[in-house]
Amino acid sequence: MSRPWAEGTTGAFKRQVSSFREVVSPTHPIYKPAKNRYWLYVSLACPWAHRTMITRALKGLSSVIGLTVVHWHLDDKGWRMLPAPAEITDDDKKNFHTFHGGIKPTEEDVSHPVGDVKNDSARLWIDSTFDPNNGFERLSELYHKSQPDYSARYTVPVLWDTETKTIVNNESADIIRILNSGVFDEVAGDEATHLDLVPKELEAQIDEFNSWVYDNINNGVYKAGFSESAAVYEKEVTNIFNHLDKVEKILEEKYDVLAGKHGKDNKDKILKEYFTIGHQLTEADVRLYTTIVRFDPVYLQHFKCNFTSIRGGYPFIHLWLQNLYWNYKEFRFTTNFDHCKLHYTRSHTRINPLGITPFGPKPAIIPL
Ligand SMILES: N[C@@H](CCC(=O)N[C@@H](CS)C(=O)NCC(=O)O)C(=O)O
Repeated sequence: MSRPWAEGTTGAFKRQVSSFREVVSPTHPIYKPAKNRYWLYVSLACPWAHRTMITRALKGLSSVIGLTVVHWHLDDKGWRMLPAPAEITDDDKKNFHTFHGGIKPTEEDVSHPVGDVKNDSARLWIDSTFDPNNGFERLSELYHKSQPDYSARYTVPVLWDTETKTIVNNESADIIRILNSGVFDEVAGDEATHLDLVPKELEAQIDEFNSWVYDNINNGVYKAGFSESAAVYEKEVTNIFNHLDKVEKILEEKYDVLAGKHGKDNKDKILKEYFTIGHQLTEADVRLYTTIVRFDPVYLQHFKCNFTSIRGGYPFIHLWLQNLYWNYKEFRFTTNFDHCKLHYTRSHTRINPLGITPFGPKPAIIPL
């Protein structure tokens, strides 16, 4: 496939700026909150799209905003989806509102012993769902329907308005703020959790944390992995691990405070408050998680981020990751290691020309 980054002369990766930046709000002239009006198009492999899936689940919006999962393979024409069936069944409709949008639960995927797969083409995973709104088979069609002369990359996530048939927003940082804002709570009724991932009193801290985590960790792994010279790679990979050290220190200090508060043997109570900012789950955890959960299975080898692994070198980050994955179904059920591993290792043909997907690590995530 073509290079998924803006080309420069320095061999450095530059992420494209998102083009659609509207919001959903009762005061917006067009995009007002409603049930079943908006739709998310995501990739289970993509850390940016993953944020939106977790937030949607945490807010209790699975019955309000539908979900289409694109195929894990990204080719020259971008993301694709399965052909839509001529008739949409009730089962299909129910599936749209699962965390996975119809993809079989990830627990089954990750629990199959990878070594038992007889050959590489044995399909123990499901690859994609379809677009019930338009029957499109390419994500690019959503972009061109919204803006016929669109000429940038066709990225996930996409928040789509089924009424006006336009993209509302394609920037995950915005989309998770829209979902968190509470605009859908009324139409979600009893399913709304009213969880606030960006409480006012923590907002400044969350923003500050997000900004360096974005540049140095979330996007840092791409900058290392897509670098086109050893010098750029070495600088970027060193930078990532310096910032993982910083996160490790924050979490170690947090753990010590909580051990002091609850007693060091009271792990259950400690874990209930063991988050990056404050003593509650926030957007900062959601945004960091989608990179950390991919770290050992993907970035460590595929993007050459290999000073050490999370499980081997960062005990406090590892515990934080295990806590989110194993104790919160919104994190676990939206994490699909097969899609993650297959996407990166078979789409980035410049990095991995033979498309061989490494079997390990086993397990993809260690039980708590
Ligand atoms: N700023 C965007 C970035 C999204 C993004 O880069 N998505 C990648 C997948 S990880 C994508 O869809 N790439 C498709 C392509 O480059 O063709 C966001 O956070 O929403």
